[in-house]
Parts: sequence; structure tokens; C-alpha cells
Amino acid sequence: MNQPQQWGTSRPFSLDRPTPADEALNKSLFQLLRDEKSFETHQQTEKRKKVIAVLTDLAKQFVFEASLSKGMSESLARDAGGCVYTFGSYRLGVHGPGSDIDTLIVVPKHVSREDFFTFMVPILKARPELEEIQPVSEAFVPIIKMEFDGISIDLICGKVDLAQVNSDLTLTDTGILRNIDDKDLRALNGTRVTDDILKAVPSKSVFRLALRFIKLWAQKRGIYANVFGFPGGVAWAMLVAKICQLYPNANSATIVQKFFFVYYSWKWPQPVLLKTIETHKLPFRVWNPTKSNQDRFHKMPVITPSYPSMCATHNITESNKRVILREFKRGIDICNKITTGEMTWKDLIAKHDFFHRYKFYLILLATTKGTEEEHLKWSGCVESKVRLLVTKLENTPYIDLAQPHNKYFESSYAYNTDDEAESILAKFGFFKSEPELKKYREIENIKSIFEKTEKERNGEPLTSEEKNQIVENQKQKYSGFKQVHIASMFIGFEIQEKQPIDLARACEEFMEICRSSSDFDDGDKFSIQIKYAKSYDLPSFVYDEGEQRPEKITKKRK
Ligand code: 3AT
Ligand code: MN
Ligand code: MN
Repeated sequence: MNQPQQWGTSRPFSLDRPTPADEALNKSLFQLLRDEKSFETHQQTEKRKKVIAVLTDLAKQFVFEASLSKGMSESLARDAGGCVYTFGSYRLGVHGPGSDIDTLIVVPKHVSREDFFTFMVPILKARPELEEIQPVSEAFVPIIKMEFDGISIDLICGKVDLAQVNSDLTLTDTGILRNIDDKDLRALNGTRVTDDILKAVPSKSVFRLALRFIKLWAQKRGIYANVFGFPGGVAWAMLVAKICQLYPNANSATIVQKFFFVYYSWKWPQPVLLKTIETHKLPFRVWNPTKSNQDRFHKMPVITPSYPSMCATHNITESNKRVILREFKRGIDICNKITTGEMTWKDLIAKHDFFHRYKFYLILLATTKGTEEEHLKWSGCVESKVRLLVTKLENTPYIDLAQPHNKYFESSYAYNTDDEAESILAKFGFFKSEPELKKYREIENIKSIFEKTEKERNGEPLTSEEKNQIVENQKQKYSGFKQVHIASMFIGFEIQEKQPIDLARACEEFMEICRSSSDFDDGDKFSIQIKYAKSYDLPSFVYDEGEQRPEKITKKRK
């Protein structure tokens, strides 16, 4: 008999094909994802394709203009080409109606990253489809973020060592990484990794449906977010892909069930690999726990398939690992009940209980007295460092577990005097001071006004003129006031009963780290406040409408 094909690094666990019962479960899985609006309409898909076609033309125009500026002839500049690739959820085929399009422009060697910002931004600004644009040239991966024709776009740029970039260029061959720097590598690797993941699975459609479900599940359970030390989109994709390799003939419902089972019993920190780690004479660093101390301490390593292989989950902390494993266990238990018909897929994606589970919470407020743009930068900086605070807390005596919530909340207030601002910040974040806080002018978030308005008219999207009108109205309403913006992040604790806990040191060190960047040394404008709350004193905005809030348990005297 022929050996069965092996996918990836290990022999399959089972070659079983779906039984009629598995087929039925697969059908209900698909139906659930439809109910949850995981898929976009045919029209929306067509629109994305149209936008990518437009971006492809604009990318060529950018390479053309940049080439001319280097003194090239028109015909040479025309031949320099320029190509557009996608990565992220769109490329994987698991995007939803609200997803962005992650787009990479590949340019020939004479075009630089600076050219990307110098030439591409004005080209985009000249387009009628452009609604919003935010170039971030100093980022780890320099990026242009924009809203284009009603779709969010993340646009990055990568250079290759070629005089011309034509539409038939593939990024598959590792040789394409010759003579480029780390920033170009990071830009190119998004697409390379995504393509390699798709190549690694036996059936793309089985993989996609299972991944859609796992992503939805992880979001609902509050364990999806790379910045907060949980797996991000790429890591979840690789985790699902590995299960697809181990059960090559299974359908998506079975993949989901095996997912929980395999990763709950996985011998962490044994890495999850989709193929053997590729070595190459190029100088880039490859994940290697035998050589690197850093790599050896990764708790749940999930390794990218493309050279240079990296760990997509290096952010996972000890506490988060425990939280994730607890969720895998819950997954197994509920899947067993789904098989017997006692429960459904819907039960598996029930909302997380983060704001009910713990007795004690730390509330971290990143506040900005200034513009929304300034606040976005400051809160982003604090957000990106929360993991460091969590690690410090984990290492504090008598704290057993410190879990960060995977999302932060935004609030803004209008004020006149500094005393007013101080009072707002002092009262903010506790349930018991909400009545007093109501005296101040809270500024409604623009995005939530958009959402509310669209909902009121049965989901019909706002035009860009209507959006501009709303923004204008808001400006009018609060003109003459100063504004303070507050991003609230939450960390839940498990502590040993009746032990004194000293968080001051961890918090001080954390504040120090956040302030170290010179961009934020204006301590009056940018500040951090750290507060503690018992569960019954958490602010109302962390609960959904109709969600029961935890109550203070008062011991009755006998
Ligand atoms: P959505 O459907 O868009 O929500 P996604 O998986 O496409 O899911 P993103 O668009 O946020 O998620 O990310 C796409 C890729 O961009 C994933 C990763 O390779 C890269 N990426 C995202 N955020 C960062 C970051 N902060 N630093 C480096 N790379 C990032
Ligand atoms: Mn995306
Ligand atoms: Mn993105």
C-alpha cells in the first residue's frame, strides 16, 4: 500500500473521513458563522477586488514617479513596474465585513521607503475615494493606514534587489530576500508567511471555515490580541493549520474539536511547526531555542513557516498561558456536549467572563489632555507596554495570576478648568462615582455615533458627506472646551487570600518605562493613572447592555 502523504513535520494522527454526524456538525458550524455575520456579501467581495485593482495602478504610478525622480527615462521608469500583494485575513480568505485589507507594495531596488511616503501619500490624497489617511513612517513596520472607498487599508512597502518588479514576481523563493534590510524583510514576510500557511494545509476550504470559527471563539473569549500577550491572527491561523495537517481528511467541525484536544494536551513549550525550519546562508536570525536564551523561554511557541522562521507568540506570558489552557479545557468539555447534542456551537462562543471572574482588578488609564491624534499615539504606546506590567505583577509575591483584558475602552470629556479635568480623572473608573461623573460633559465617540446612526436606519451605511457632517456637528458642540481623552485597560488578579500585596513598585517601574520616550515627556498632557477596584466597583461601560453586573456580597450576621 502507498504511504499516505505527510503534511508538515509529523505523521497524521488520523486519516478518518467525516461521518454523517460530523457532516451535520459541520453544517451547523457553517450556519452559526453565517448568523454571526462572519462572511461578507458578494457585492462587498467585488468592491474589495475593485479597490485592489485601483491600488495596483496607483502603486505603479508611485514607482514610475519615484523612478523619474532618480533621473530615469520615461520608458525605463515605466518598466520599473511595482506590484501589489495582500496578506492578513483577506489573503487567508477568512475576512469579515469589517476587516481591513492588508496590502503590500513591492518596489524595485532604486525606490526607497522614504519615496513610499513622499510619492504615495500625495497620489492617494488626489483620489476621490480617499476618506482618511494616517502615514506612520517611524513604526516598526512603516505603514500608511487609510480609509479608501469605505474600506480600511493597511498599506506597507517592501523593496527587493531587482531593477524591475513585474506582475509575475512571486515572493516564494527565499532568494528574494537578498540584500534587503530588516524593515523590508518584515514587510515582505507578511505575504510570504500567509502564502506558506495556505500551502501547508491539505484543504483550504476546510482550513478557512475552521479558522473563522476559532478566530470568532478567541475574540469572544477575550484571548485574541498579540499586544496583550495572546495569540494574534497569524498565530491562530498556524495553530489551526497544524490541526488540518494532523487530520488531513477531517471536515472543519472535526478540526475545531481536535483543536482543543490537541493543544490542551500539547507538551508546551514544544513548538508548533508547519514545516521543518529552513536554514539559509542569508544573515537573518531564525528562531532557535537551543542557541538563544530568549527563544528558550517562549511558553507556547508557534513558529512561522517561511525563512527566517520566527515565533509568532513570543508575547505570551505565564498567566496568559494558563488562561489559554483553561479555555482549551472549556473547549473540550463543550465539544463533548456538542457531540451528544446537549450543547451547540453557540455555547462555545459565549461571551468571556473576565469582568466577573476576578475579585480584584487593576485599572490602567492612559490619559491625554489634548487632541485625539495625540491620545492615539500615547494610548498606543501604553498599550504596547501593558505586557511588561503584567509580567511584573506576575512576579509580585502572593499574586498567582494576572490577566490583561484583550481590549481597551475609550472615553472623552470636555472641560474648562484644570480642576475640572483633575476631578474627572479622579472619579473616572469606579462604579460608585458614576453619578458624580455625570455632571461633566462626556463626549460621545465618533465611531459609536456612526454605528448608532447606521443601526437606526437598518444598517444602511453613512456616506462620507454624512460622516463629515457628524464630525462637524461634534466639533461645533464642543468648541471652546478643552478635551481629555481616557483609554482604560484592565488587569484581573488571582491572589492568595489574606496576604499583603504591594503593587507600588511594579506600577512605578511601569510608569517609568512609558515615560521614557521623549515624545511623551509632557507630564501634564500625557499621564497614566493606576487604580484598583473590586469587581462590584468596576465601571458600567465594561458590561454589555442587559449584562448583570457583579454585586457586593455582604455577609449576613447570624
Ligand atoms: P482582521 O480581519 O483584519 O481583523 P487580520 O488577521 O488581518 O484580521 P490585522 O489586519 O490586524 O489582522 O493584521 C494583519 C497582519 O499584519 C498580521 C501581522 O502580520 C501584521 N501586523 C498586525 N499588527 C501588527 C503589529 N502591531 N506589528 C507587526 N505586524 C503586525
Ligand atoms: Mn487585516
Ligand atoms: Mn491590518
